[in-house]
Amino acid sequence: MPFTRAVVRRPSPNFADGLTRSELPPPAFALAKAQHDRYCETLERCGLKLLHLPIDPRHPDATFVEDTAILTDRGAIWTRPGAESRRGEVASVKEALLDLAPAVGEIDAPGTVDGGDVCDTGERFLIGISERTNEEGARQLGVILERLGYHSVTLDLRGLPELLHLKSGLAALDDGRLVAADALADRPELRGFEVVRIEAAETYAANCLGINGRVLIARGFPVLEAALTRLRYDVVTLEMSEFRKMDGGLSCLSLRL
Ligand code: CIR
Repeated sequence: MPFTRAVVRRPSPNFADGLTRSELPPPAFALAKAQHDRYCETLERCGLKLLHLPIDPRHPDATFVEDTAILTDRGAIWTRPGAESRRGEVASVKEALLDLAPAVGEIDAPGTVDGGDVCDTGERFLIGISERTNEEGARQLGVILERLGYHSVTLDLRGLPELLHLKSGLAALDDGRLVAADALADRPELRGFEVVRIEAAETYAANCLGINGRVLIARGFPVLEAALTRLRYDVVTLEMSEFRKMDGGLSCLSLRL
């Protein structure tokens, strides 16, 4: 099913106060804002109608809306983000989505789930257990998904500190093909999928986005760009430098439905 809408939230001026493990210099707000604008324009060119949530300076990471919900064809599941400083982001997303997606589940304490750890391959949901998504959260999510009629599988990422979230190293394209970081490509949980493997030097580019026939990738990763072009994908590159400094990527900046 094509995506028709996306929920986004522009970065707030204190965006650089958010969480990050990156050793890159702090992001420049004006540049982040401009990159976010290009991102939104690109989603619109892919045919999506955007819903802009109000800027939220109380939560500097709130531009990474993906972590607050899991949107399925059958409704929305509200997360309980692993980082305490991010838990307050969920309420405003919930409220904004009231009319767009029926609420079909919610993660409760002591469970934690970040949306960035959940990859919908079309055929099943892959759930990463990470620094942010704990075993209890993954278990609750699996039960909710099963109740809705979906299959899910967990992947333990705790031995891979370079990946903040599952989707820091994995993306599912429209046709079910996966793009996976070298560290994940041979995992047994991915058996049966066609996988485009990303070399270690381009790991950041694994967080790409397949939308309505196009593939959006971060700019500056020529090996992945060439591989996807060879496979005849319509590739669009976007500058993501300022979001990368805050451990964010293309998928984190929107919730798509
Ligand atoms: C955080 O550490 O929570 C944010 N600075 C970045 C979140 C990125 N979200 C994502 O990958 N889904």
